[in-house]
Amino acid sequence: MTAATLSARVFEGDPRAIARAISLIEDESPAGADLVRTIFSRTGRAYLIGVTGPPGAGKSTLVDRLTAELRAAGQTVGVVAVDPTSSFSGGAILGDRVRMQAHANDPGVFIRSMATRGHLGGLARATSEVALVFDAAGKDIVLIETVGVGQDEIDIVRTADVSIVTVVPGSGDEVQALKAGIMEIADIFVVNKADREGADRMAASIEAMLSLHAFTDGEWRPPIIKTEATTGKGVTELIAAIERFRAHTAATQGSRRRSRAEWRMRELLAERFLRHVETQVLPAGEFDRTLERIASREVDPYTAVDDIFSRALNR
Ligand SMILES: Nc1nc2c(ncn2[C@@H]2O[C@H](COP(=O)(O)OP(=O)(O)O)[C@@H](O)[C@H]2O)c(=O)[nH]1
Ligand SMILES: [Mg+2]
Repeated sequence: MTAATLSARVFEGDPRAIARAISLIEDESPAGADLVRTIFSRTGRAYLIGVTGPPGAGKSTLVDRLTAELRAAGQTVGVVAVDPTSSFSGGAILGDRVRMQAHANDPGVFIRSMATRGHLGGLARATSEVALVFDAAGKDIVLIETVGVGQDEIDIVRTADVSIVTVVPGSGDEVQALKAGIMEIADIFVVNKADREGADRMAASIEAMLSLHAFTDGEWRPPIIKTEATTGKGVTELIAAIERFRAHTAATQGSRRRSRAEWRMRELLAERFLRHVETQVLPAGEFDRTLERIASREVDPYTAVDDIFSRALNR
């Protein structure tokens, strides 16, 4: 199928075309890149909601609740669950299969999980491109579920218009340890499993962390929402918080999308240049030999890069 045919069917919201498009993107095939080229101008309409947090925090359960609530409000939803830890255990995939059943007969929902293929950088790009596919297919909301708050996950979350960081009672140490990363990405905090002992203490420790930051006038202060994803308690409040954030950032959404574009451009350009160097500029094996020479102090990294760079430019 040509990119044009496939994209035409994606625009119609055809689930099989969506599935096919996502597979092409996952495989990092040139056909996937062609598809992105074809659909890109018709994207930018969907609102992207990122949900991150440690394994077992209840993200999938929460995403499922959010999906149900958004559907009830008449919104169409695409879900992409990225789980770098699930490639072998299959646990998350199994959970997702159960979820998919709940929405199986609803054409307004499309759920897809992706496990890591060894390099998370690629996963971040794949995630944002899957979001583009949902967007092109007319989904109003794209929910992106991802595990953890390491740098690579931060890159995934950066894809979103709003980032929700999910924690659970009793993980206060975790919050402390991840403070810097969390502050950077959280637009909304969720303390899930609020039915458990210690939810208020958890909320208070996030509050204490926030109070260290001097919020300027009109700056968004991340709210802390307590939820019980299993029963759905607090989910209405969470949606309300998302809507408040969306309204608050409506004026600045352009600059958020611009910095997202900048990040992707830099990444693609760096990757393209590096691939060019590795495949076109250096003879086979030279990259590795250069690493050896640096390791054995025969050459320093700056000189090595100067040399490669000038050879790349003089071709
Ligand atoms: N007690 C309690 N359990 C929950 C809650 N939310 C999720 N769970 C359970 O926590 C486990 C992990 O949930 P899951 O959504 O798969 O977590 P994820 O790894 O963050 O996606 C499951 O057994 C859920 O049923 C909650 O609010 N309270
Ligand atoms: Mg999950």
